[in-house]
Amino acid sequence: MKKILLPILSLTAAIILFGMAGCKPKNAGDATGSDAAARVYVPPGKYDELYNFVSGGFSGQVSVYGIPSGRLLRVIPVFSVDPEKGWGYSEETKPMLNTSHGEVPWGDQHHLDLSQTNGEIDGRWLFANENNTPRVARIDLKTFRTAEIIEIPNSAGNHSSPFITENTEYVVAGTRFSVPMDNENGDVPIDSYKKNFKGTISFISVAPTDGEMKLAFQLLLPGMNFDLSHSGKGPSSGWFFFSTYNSEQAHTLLEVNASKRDKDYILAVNWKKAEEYFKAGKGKKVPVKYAHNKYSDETHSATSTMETETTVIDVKDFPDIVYMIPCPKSPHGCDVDPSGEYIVGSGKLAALIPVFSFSKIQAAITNKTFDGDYGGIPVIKYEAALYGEVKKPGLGPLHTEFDGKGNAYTTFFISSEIVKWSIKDLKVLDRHATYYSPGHLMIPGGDTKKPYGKYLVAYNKITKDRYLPTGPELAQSAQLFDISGDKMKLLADYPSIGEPHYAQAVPAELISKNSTKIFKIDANKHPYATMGEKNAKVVREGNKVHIYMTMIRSHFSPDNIEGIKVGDEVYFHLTNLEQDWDVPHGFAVKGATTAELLIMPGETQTLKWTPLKEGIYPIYCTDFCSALHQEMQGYVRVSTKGSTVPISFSLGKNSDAADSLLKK
Ligand code: K7E
Ligand code: CUA
Repeated sequence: MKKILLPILSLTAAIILFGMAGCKPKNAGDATGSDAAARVYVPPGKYDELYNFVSGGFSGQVSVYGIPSGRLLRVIPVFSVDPEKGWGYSEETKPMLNTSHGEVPWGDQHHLDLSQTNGEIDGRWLFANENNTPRVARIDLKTFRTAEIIEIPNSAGNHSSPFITENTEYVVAGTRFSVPMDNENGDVPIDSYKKNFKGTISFISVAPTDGEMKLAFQLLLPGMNFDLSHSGKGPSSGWFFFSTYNSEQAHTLLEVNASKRDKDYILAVNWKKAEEYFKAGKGKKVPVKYAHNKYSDETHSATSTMETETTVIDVKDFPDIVYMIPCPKSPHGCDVDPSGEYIVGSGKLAALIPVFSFSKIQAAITNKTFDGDYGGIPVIKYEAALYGEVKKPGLGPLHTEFDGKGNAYTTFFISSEIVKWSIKDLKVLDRHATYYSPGHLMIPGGDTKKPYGKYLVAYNKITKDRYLPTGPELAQSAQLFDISGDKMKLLADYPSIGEPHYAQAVPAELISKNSTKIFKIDANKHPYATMGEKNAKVVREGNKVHIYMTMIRSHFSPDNIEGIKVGDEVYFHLTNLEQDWDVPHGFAVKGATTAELLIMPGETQTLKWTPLKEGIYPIYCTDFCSALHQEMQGYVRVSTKGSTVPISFSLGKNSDAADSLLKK
């Protein structure tokens, strides 16, 4: 016992000592290739080669960069409110953040996966996970907006998510924390973990036409931590692989108590088999509560529905769905190579990288080359599943991606480097320092059948001394490498938003060709849309006042409103009548406790406002839309509660005094 424990403790000590600071590589300053500047220079007016979607971690957002320039193109609110876009503040978008716990305007967003067809990126949707209040989102890449969010019941810390199958049949969501199931009494002692805490992996189906998600079934598993995953492809189609840790089933001081065993497991899931059982009605229906939120580009509004049931398949009762493969020391990344034959497990505390063979795993299952079981799940003998080990690759392996040319690239958090190795002979071919302590790395299409093996981006946790200081918090960084040759070349680094974890990238054409430019005003089905200036009006319904307002360069209609009273609930329903690309109008009213709104051409959005005091309240456009943008403004008069001022509204009706001034 002592013998095993000692190296672990010293490695843990190494993490504590070097982990936060990162081992600072030598020659940090002059590490770029000589032609680096030319390789990342995108001349003014020219487009980037690729879109890069980067998770925001604790920002809850997704950011979009151009590669190779590293220019930030857009920030997409996903599990977050965003005052810049009015996301989560407009009445239409609020339901997107609804959950069974009420409105949750923040989330911890780690992983992204682009939709695939036949194992290749198809450019339709981007899926994103949320850890804290388990959710999966689908982003529509026509509009670069969050189109759908589904909450995951029976789950806590949705980390091994949202990884997709080769034809986007399913997006998976594996729980990080094991917890008592939602329909059971959760009011149990924490030290009853072994008895009461369970893990789940959820399979969410994705409709091939419109991408709509549906929680299909959940696999019930022994209590432990599920970390990361990737689906099989090619020969391993129909399988999914999950890294797990805490097979010790510890519930306290995990840094020690979950690092005791020499090996944890990679879980091999035959999802085709599970699907068969599900379709044959073998699962158990259990009551749960979870939100399912959808945004419609027709009504320009979101709806939130509370779902009440899920199907659970207990893997104990179906022994041919899952198998455990021992994997050294708390594996983190679980990555499948483009051929679908090799599965790489990255043990955070391991001094080697094991590579498993799918065909050997199949043979071991057929021949029952097992080494007992874990919670009723057969454990395949390590050697029987192993293709080989990469020896002495570095310290603290986390994640691996592939270039499609037979090479794998692994990040090493502790030794702060990327290591390139050959899948065939498991030899280290090259290593390059990163600045510092990379988490994920990304090769465009690097987790698909067809990687675009030209660039690699490392997402670094620590940037001490890399950028101008900005107070106690420093930006994290992305570092772009050229991997087209034998040796990796560092081209550029640029700060990133939030804490990037996983990322995806795709040749620009695949997405840009379908990008939405405007919403057709004739197709606007918003119940409060105003079709044309002539239809603008103000309607009182009790203490609710609905303002049907239009916007076009450069005025609101109406722009003078009277008859609003203290205590009213005022709804500004703003319709942007423009039908030109890139002509949004903004809207703000003094004292509103929400955000501004940014309304796209052809769209309607609503701002709710409850004035607390009588007076004159200016409104104005917040987006510089024309030369006379600054003239795009108006006034709202708010009267006392008992006032008899009637509702009135107008546009272009000046006072006599002002008009006579004009005539002079
Ligand atoms: Cu390694 Cu959450 Cu994918 Cu971060 S996780 S690095
Ligand atoms: Cu409309 Cu500025």
